[in-house]
Amino acid sequence: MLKMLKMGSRRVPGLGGPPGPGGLPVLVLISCIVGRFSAVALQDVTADLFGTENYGTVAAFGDFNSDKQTDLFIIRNQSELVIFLADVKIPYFKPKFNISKDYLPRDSIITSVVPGDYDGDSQMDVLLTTSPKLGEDTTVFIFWGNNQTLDLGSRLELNKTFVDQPLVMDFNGDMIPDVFGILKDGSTEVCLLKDRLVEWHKALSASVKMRIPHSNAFVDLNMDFTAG
Ligand SMILES: [Ca+2]
Ligand SMILES: [Ca+2]
Ligand SMILES: [Ca+2]
Repeated sequence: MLKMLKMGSRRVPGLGGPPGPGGLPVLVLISCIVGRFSAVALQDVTADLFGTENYGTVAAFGDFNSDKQTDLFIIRNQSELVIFLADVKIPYFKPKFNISKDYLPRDSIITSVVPGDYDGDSQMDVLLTTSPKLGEDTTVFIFWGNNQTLDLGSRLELNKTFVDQPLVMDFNGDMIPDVFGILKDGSTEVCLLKDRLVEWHKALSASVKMRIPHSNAFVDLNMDFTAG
């Protein structure tokens, strides 16, 4: 069950009123003034946001339809992805697109979602990772965005699997996200995406044993504006 809360502030009766006859100690006076503005409360806005569709796990955020409103990517039953588009009317997020389990390997679970433009056509695509229910291999799929919807018929499946969650980063600085991870033999490779085709390269020259779960990150160490 989804639950969304927001912080709200309200004035608390009895706080922040004028000091009584004879004045108040400074500390009490400050407390009264601060108290007037700092009283906050969590408000449950789940129904306003999702209506009756309030179940699943929020996996990612992104403006899928390029309307400058952030949309939500929600995993349901570990096997289905639903994209909720932001709307100006209640409920403010409405389910519009989904990748059902029929489009994914049988008996697999979705382990991660990374929205991004993986072919550089300015339309948001969706990268999913899946694992077998009883296994550890991580398979990567990319579903291509097409005219503000998803082209479910032409997904890309990377032809190598990872032993852990991959890291999405722009390895070669061409503004297209790439996929970095550890293969079964322990090697680290990066999958470059060019024109929706995959190109594998050794990522690290030195042999290193990566931790699982990973603690990968990227930083531009030599100031060439490229992650390394
Ligand atoms: Ca949007
Ligand atoms: Ca795209
Ligand atoms: Ca790239």
